[in-house]
Amino acid sequence: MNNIVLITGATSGIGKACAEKFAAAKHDLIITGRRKDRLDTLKAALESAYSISVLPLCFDVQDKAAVFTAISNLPAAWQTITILINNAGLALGRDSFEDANMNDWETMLNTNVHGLLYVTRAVLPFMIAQKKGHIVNMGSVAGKEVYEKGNGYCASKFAVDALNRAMRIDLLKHNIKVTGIHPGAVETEFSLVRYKGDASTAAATYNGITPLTGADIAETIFYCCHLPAHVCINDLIITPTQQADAFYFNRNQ
Ligand code: NDP
Ligand code: 8X3
Repeated sequence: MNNIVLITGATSGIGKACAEKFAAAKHDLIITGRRKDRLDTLKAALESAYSISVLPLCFDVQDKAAVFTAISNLPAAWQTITILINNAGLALGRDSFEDANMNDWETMLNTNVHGLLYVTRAVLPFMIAQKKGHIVNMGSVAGKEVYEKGNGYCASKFAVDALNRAMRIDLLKHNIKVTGIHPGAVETEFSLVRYKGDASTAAATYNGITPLTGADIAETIFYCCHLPAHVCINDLIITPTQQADAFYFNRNQ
């Protein structure tokens, strides 16, 4: 197998859309997430639709030992990963700093930052051995501008932005491309997770706008990953047309 793509957080939203997009282009995939049933269903659907091979790996990216056990012990045929999409992540809560739940802060930082660090370090030896690779890091407009009650989530995505730039410098010598993708409002399970199952508050996030879809972001990532070998897109901010940045929306009344 060649040009294997590893996508974290493929059980939903942007990650699942990436799996569908890359599968349709005949890439073999490693898909990860914590929900095994969804990974198994997606594997079956993609293998049957596109005649590709899909390897599901079920682990929590916060668990360093689990990450390294799953990735470092990949069978040789699955080690030729050339594209890593560091997508798994979440926001929890939307509270003023003094009220924010500290467990939520820890979960966001452990998932969005530590998880990304662990997965990347586990995959890197395979890219270094091949003398090529492309790492796509999922940032956010929340990692470019801080907004009210965004505290812990914004901090985690600012860290992703810093790591994106740091990786590009340090991995230059290994011929590894590093691209940061920073979406605005994408309608996925993101808001339902952020508001802890409160569907009406989650839905209000997208009131009066046509939000981005996971497929919009997958299309952009796919484009970045299929440019000539000498071209690397470093950083992209993508918003719905009705969103200017992290603050300003033009909502239909
Ligand atoms: P979803 O909630 O739909 O998907 C999140 C994915 O991340 C799921 O597949 C989930 O899998 C996985 N995930 C979450 N926590 C963990 C964990 N601890 N270990 C392993 N996997 C985990 O949201 P999106 O698709 O919208 O989010 C994807 C990324 O995009 C995130 O990094 C998010 O911050 C970012 N983003 C989203 C935006 C939006 O508006 N939706 C805008 C900007 C950035 P499972 O639960 O099965 O483990
Ligand atoms: C998700 C976008 O604006 O809700 O990263 O933080 S936002």
